[in-house]
Amino acid sequence: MILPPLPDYPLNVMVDSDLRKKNFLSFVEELVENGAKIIQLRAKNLADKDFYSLGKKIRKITKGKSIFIINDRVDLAISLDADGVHLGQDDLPIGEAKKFFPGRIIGISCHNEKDIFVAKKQNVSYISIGPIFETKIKRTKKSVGLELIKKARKEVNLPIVAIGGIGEENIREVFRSGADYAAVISSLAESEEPGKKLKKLVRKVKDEIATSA
Ligand code: TZP
Ligand code: MG
Repeated sequence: MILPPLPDYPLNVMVDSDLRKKNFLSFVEELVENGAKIIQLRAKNLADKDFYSLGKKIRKITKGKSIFIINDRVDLAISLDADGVHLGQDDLPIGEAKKFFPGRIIGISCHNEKDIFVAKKQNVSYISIGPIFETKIKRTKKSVGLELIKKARKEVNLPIVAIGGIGEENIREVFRSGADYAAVISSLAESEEPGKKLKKLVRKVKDEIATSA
């Protein structure tokens, strides 16, 4: 079965309830109002019932406007009627996720060439590669650099989402290296004006695509 693709929008906007404690829902709303077509909810420290109740509210905010992706948790993606799930290397295997969550977006995190090689054979909607740059969010993982995007671009036809330490100062480089999307967390969570920041990031990508064409 061919899995649905991500929308034609360059940012995988990841919202993490640990990083924006105040007015988290208004933050998400502002991003959606400013054109975020992909919202991925990441909540590593919430009890299931709190994850579910937060997810319900974000499902409402995104409905008809943005694709809603759940990080890590296939069970919650199903119960929230999300559009997709993003799986890490230690999460439920892709084959199982497809069984329970058929016909939805499935993305997988890759951290090295072997992960990419395995993902390539599994028919996923996209692969994410990272951390590209150093990031506060995944201190335990060594950054892989732009080289891994370039290598993957030569070997894989699947859409590539670059992730890790991406912001205004380096977003053009990840697209120049062959990424189709960039995932961002802190760059938006730490911004005083996340809607404006989002638009700036998108504009940078458009500039890069226009100059490289
Ligand atoms: N996976 C690889 S890097 C990363 C994840 C979840 C964190 C990305 O966060 P930021 O703040 O955009 O560096
Ligand atoms: Mg994960």
